[in-house]
Amino acid sequence: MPDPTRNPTRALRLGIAGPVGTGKSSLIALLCRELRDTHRLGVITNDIYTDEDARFLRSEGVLEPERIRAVETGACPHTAIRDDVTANLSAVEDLEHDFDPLDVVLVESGGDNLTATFSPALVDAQIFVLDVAGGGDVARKGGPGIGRADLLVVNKTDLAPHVGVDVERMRADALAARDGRPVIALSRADRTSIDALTGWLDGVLTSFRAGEHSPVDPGPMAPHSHADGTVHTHA
Ligand SMILES: Nc1nc2c(ncn2[C@@H]2O[C@H](COP(=O)(O)OP(=O)(O)OP(=O)(O)O)[C@@H](O)[C@H]2O)c(=O)[nH]1
Ligand SMILES: [Mg+2]
Repeated sequence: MPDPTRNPTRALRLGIAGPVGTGKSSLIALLCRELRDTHRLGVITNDIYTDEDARFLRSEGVLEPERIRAVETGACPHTAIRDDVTANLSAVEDLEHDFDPLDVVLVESGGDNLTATFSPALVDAQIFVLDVAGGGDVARKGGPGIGRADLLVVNKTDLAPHVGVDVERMRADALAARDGRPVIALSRADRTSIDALTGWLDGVLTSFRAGEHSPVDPGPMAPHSHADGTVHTHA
């Protein structure tokens, strides 16, 4: 039964989170290349001090440059995607307004630790990205993104032989940590895995438009302290 309180006419907002360097910007570049002829897309990137990821995506020519906007968080990335999403939300809304109608807005989190997740107030669905170079054990270690993001991507599988990681083992660990929620072992060099990713996104988009998709909060990040002594509890 469609949920009348949701507005399926706006774009699906999809968050991409995960540790530094796991391939979030590359995954966004891949999605843009795959979908830009069939979907109307926009991208928001988050960096602490720079707009480097937005500049990377613009230089790759994956979308018109104006469709890629940067939010400089000025603080830990998770603050801007979870605690106070104002800057990101207004960037998403500006993009949706300027390019109305859009089908999907991709929001890249700045690289953070294993416990960073998006607030469901900012995104409708979220992907958590790990890579094989981070080690085969990471998927087993759990955390809200690994356990409960809408999709877990185990990225750069082409590197697995070089770093001694058994991708099937890592995938099985991830599936076990996620109670069967989806996991895709991805490489930009592996067509089958790319098709699985775009197929997953189209499935989410279809259920979003039908009013049948509800954003899930993977849960707060773990309490941690900062160099200045402040403690974030993220309740
Ligand atoms: N071998 C291989 N390398 C990849 C793949 N995807 C991304 N990379 C490389 O991984 C490195 C990091 O990729 P990015 O996309 O910048 O990672 P990121 O998560 O956006 O990084 P931050 O935003 O700095 O946290 C780059 O050198 C990419 O070229 C892949 O499928 N295979
Ligand atoms: Mg990036």
